[in-house]
Amino acid sequence: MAREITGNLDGKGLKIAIVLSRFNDFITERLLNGAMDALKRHGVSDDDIVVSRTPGSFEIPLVACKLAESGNWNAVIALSAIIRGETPHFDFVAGEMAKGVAKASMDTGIPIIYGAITADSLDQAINRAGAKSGNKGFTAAEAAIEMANLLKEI
Ligand code: INI
Repeated sequence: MAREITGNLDGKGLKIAIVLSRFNDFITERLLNGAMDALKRHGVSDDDIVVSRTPGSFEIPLVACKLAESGNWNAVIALSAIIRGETPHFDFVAGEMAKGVAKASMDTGIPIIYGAITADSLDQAINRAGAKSGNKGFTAAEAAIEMANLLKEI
């Protein structure tokens, strides 16, 4: 039978960096709470977590890239909220963040998890930040743990 390489959700000993935007901090601070909850539930120690804030989503890829390049972190979690109602730049900001995070992850070989909420309205964003539709920060943190462990296995 083929051997399967998978990442588990054991966070013990993992070092995790979180970068989040201050723009829409009403939402992003809730994503941070969700991410911290998931990391702690899965055994990541408080001492092994660092949090960094940027002005907006557009600035996240550079900071995520620098954190990943440092070699100090097994994974980086990028959290933000981009709300269509608030700006004609929605597609630009959302697109640049997605592209930038993907490029930084590929360039550094460190998992950088895309934990951005892209929503049409504030209501929709709230629903994905701990209300009706779960918390994107929580699931992003679980993805970070799984990916960090998967890469260790590989
Ligand atoms: N940044 C966000 O994180 N979310 C948004 O919804 C948003 N809007 O609406 O404009 C936003 N803009 C700021 C942008 O990310 C940069 O910080 C800014 O353009 C300075 O470079």
